[in-house]
Amino acid sequence: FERVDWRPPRQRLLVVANRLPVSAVRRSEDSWSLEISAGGLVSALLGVKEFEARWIGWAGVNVPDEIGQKSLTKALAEKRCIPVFLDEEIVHQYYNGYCNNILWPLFHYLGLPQEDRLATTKSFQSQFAAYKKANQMFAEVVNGNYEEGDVVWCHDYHLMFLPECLKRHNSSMKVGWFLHTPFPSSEIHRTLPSRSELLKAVLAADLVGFHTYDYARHFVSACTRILGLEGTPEGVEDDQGRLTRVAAFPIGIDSERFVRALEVPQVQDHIKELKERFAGRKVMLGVDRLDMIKGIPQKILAFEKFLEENPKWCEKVVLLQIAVPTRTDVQEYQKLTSQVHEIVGRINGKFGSLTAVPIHHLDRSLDFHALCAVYAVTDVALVTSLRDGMNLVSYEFVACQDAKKGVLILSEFAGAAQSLGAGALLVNPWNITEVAASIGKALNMSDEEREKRHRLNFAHVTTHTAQEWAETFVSELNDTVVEAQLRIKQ
Ligand code: ADQ
Repeated sequence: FERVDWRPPRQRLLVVANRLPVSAVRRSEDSWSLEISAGGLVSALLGVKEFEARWIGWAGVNVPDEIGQKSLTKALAEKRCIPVFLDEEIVHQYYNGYCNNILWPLFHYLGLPQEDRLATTKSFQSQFAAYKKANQMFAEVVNGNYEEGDVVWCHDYHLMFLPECLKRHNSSMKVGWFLHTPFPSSEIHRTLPSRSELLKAVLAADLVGFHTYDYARHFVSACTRILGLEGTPEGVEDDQGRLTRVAAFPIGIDSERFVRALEVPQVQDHIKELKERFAGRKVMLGVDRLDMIKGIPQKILAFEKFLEENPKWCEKVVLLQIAVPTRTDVQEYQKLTSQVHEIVGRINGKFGSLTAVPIHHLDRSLDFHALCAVYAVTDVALVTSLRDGMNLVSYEFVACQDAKKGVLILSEFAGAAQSLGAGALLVNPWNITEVAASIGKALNMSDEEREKRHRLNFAHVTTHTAQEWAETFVSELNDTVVEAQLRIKQ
């Protein structure tokens, strides 16, 4: 007999997220250049071998004309991406407005914006209407590309209405929804004018996932307190006895990609250069998107306090703060940038010398190889988010530290504190005195203790990977749907 290498066809996975993993730039009327923008979600799903993934999302550009839409759809198809076209007004109201001005701060415990709370109910309502409309537009693209048996995985706070839109159209579709931010305490969620509608829309999914058990618990208690539904150990049950499964699925990173990168000659050269550049100094590192939730001003103020209390360290330590600007058209983010620049300038003026300054602040993103080199030469990483769904920077740092065994100072308000808490020094980022003391502890830590702490974290980061996260979520979604069908038959 001839051996036939037959494998069953892989299940199709439709990943729906606000942004596609590619950025499109228009070169002419019908030609586009596409660049992969590798974020956490992209690298998580690139590693997933079991499913045949397709992406559905907004390409980040306004394409009002038919020629442009057709040519972009064709170009994206080669990357297994399917675009949702949103016009400028929708983007303004849905993305800048409802997503980034209302849900993002609320879910990170920063409350609702003052102006909406006071008077502009009209603007709140129009933003919410645009949010629902945008979610419906995503749903139409999913419906148009769905094939029986596909798994549909909706991502994040931008698409809380999507499960309901999809199930209304086709109740047998397998729909999962995952939140990348924290889900706040029900007392916070209660303040949102559209609190019930959003919860009900998410509950239409078969499986709802969060990074931590706490976020899942907050969601279930919001459903019980606000909607009066019953919370069970499996999830939330509605009046008809239909169960929405709710569980924690902590994300990870593609740790091997980071470990391998450290062997690349270009990265090794860069490591050597950085070591020479900072010889005689301990390197402390912050890598964040420049966002209120990341606690950048608090981190720098804690560093200032440390220098004030430990003047002998002034010439022996440097803080590299690499902050990628995001949402630059939003006033609050512009204010944050100026505030950070002002604090950095003041501290460098106070503690710097003619030849060196204690803080190197960069307002930009680093490419992957440069980022790995910086992680590898760091002695102490400072992740001081005021709130953070998980925080992948802490994982990436640990993955690059097997030679140096540096210390991670980690906010107890980042989801990562639940997984890396045993090896990291946990801090309350609001307590500047405590963070300053932890900096001292980290810089003076014995080799033995650093090694012990690093081992714990490295073992976690290399075993709880992005691939494992995605596969666990999707197989749990498949099982949830099968169990629900069995329940109905009984
Ligand atoms: P983010 O808020 O973007 O993600 P994070 O998890 O830290 O936060 O991921 C940021 C990513 O951007 C990392 O891969 C990091 O390497 C990269 N990055 C950040 N600053 C950079 C810089 N200056 N240069 C180069 N790269 C930089 C959201 C949630 C998180 C959650 C993730 C994934 O807010 O809490 O962990 O989604 O679910």
